[in-house]
Amino acid sequence: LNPKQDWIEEAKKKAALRAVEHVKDKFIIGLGSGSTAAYAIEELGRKIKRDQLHILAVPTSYQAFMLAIKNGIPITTLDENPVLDLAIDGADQIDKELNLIKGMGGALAREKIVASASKKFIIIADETKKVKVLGEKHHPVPLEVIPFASKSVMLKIEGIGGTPTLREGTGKVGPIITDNGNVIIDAEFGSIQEPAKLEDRLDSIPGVVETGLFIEMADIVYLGARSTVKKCEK
Ligand code: A5P
Repeated sequence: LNPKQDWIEEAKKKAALRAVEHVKDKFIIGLGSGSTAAYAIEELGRKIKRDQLHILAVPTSYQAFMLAIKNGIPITTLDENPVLDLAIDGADQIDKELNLIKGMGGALAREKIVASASKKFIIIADETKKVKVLGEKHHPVPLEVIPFASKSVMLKIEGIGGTPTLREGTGKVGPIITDNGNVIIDAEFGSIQEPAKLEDRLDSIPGVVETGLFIEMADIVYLGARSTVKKCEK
């Protein structure tokens, strides 16, 4: 790790610790995906052991599932527990209204379902994820799309002024396939002035399963900085 990555990893860990402080005995918890959520899963495992908590967790991806097992966190499903007490997840961009872009790890559909099933949704990130306007710095909006529809969805994205790219895998040739058997299209729109409107338009395209725009979903955001963690609330 170079010194820059070093402080970012520490900031992510500190934010994760703050989120896990919200966990209480008998909670049903949604486990997010990505490198920051992974720190929260590890801390949750430690907390369960230390405080002898009875917790059940719904993972949002195969990654979160494997990490939960590794860290001794009992798993449940949304079928058994369709209402969660808390979900903790990372984000790729966060604006001042706490709207988010998520999905660079390809897990956005389950992440959004779990967040919407949860009474409280806490986001953890390092402060480099904070932006003035979602979509700035050419950041795309990831979309989970049914493979059959990928070409027609891409055309429709171009029709509303976006630039779509089918996400390719690393460690595998061809497109990446999500945990739900779908593809990811990264759609770039430049700075997004009206994210709620864009979310509605994208959601109405047949074949789009979910979008990475999370509008008015986060209740709390913990932003890790070099020495502190900033708490932002709705
Ligand atoms: C997974 O699909 C994403 O939504 C992640 O939550 C997001 O990409 C943040 O990941 P990192 O914590 O690894 O930056």
